[in-house]
Amino acid sequence: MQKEDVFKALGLSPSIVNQGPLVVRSPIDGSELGRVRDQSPSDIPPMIHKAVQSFKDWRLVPAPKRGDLIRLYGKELRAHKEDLATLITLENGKILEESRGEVQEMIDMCDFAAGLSRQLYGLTIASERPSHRMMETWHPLGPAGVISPFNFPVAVWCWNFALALVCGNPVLWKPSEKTPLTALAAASLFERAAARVSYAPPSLLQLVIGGRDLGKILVDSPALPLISATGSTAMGKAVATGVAARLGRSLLELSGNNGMILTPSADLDLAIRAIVFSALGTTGQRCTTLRRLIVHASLYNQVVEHLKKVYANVISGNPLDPKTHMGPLFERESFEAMQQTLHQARTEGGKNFGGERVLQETYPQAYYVRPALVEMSTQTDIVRKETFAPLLYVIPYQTFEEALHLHNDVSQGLSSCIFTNDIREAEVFLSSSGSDCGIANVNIGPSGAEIGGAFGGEKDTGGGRESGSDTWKTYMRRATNTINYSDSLPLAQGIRFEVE
Ligand code: UN1
Repeated sequence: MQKEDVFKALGLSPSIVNQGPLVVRSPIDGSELGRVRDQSPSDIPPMIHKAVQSFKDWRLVPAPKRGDLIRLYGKELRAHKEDLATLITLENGKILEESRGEVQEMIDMCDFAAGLSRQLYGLTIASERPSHRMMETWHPLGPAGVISPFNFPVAVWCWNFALALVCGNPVLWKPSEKTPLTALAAASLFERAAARVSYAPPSLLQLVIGGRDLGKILVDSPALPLISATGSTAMGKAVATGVAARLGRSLLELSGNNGMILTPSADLDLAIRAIVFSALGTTGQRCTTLRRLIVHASLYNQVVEHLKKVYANVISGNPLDPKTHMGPLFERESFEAMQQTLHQARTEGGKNFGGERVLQETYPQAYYVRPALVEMSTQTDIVRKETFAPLLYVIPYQTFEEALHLHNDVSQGLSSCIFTNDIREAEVFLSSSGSDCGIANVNIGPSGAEIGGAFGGEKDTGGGRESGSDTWKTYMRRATNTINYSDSLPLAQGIRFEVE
């Protein structure tokens, strides 16, 4: 498929993709994909004002009708799954199969949110007073700011957008300034859906394209009660403190340093498949990527040898080619960070296999690598750092307690897993004294979560939860209502208070 055909199918006219100062390059070969307009700081306050106006109308639309708009958005995504997936691959560099998965994640999220729009339930609560009734009502919160990363340029936004919208909140979306085309396409498909209903006010979705300075304006605006941000821990800390200073609500999904404990009773075939997908899928650039493999000493040599064999068969190359397993790293900085990390790991006693640059002659402006394995005898400082690259540390353990300790002894807490057929180990891993992460799995890898569960993690991962389960509550304001249908006025706690 030609890039021009994809642009056209997704509503990206030449006036959108060829007319700005922001140059967008493809990680596949470094070629220019487009030039888009970015906003200046003075553009943002009027956009926030529009979102506030939009909110005034949208919060009055019954939630199931809001859900119907999201259902229609899902329909547009279904119709354009291949186009949008192709654009993700062109702009982000992940293999087409994974880009399709990303669009499917959006579609699933739309289905979920549409169903949820009829289930924004509150509780009824027994009142201590006679002839009184208590209940909780969930109201729309207000316009939400969503700051999303390059690595999942549309799915992570869609988790937020689909929920925010059915909950009654317009969204100001600041995508990564490095993946604006995919964002423009996702927004243009939404405009098509919105044009099919009569009740969608303007400015339900507005795109803020540009750098951190624009994100900061969203973070500091009291008109945006919620800021959801996905990215590095450093970015998350800046967002959290900015939002906290105005007592706003932030939802953070930050770094991960995800581990797998591989135990003697594990089904090794399953484990190897899970390791390979989760360590080098998306070229190691998922928050949920497997970065630490903690292996029982009795299996260690066998597992390392097996992995080396499989790693040697991994095809790094053009992500549009269906045979490719691993596309390029996103940009030069990603490559440099990977090389520096490998160097540091060797200084700290690591032994590495792979990790070198390949295809340099075919693609001098792009950064293709071999996936790397790094054997470490202990968990050193570098292992505690998240490097966004296909780089897997392998660390041996002797006792299960030691494995758990190593597993939790990092500052991040996003995703985790254990491979075991021992029910005690599995249950301990999932228990309060087991994995300290927001996601803990048994006999599957740490990446590739379904949208139905709450997604996010603890510690340096930021504590937020996105997508499924009851995370919709983050996008709403809870009101506690007490209704007196008696002809007296009893006070709570039995207080008597009479003024003659
Ligand atoms: C991310 O990398 O920020 O669980 C999101 C997964 C995907 C989402 C990853 N569903 O790997």
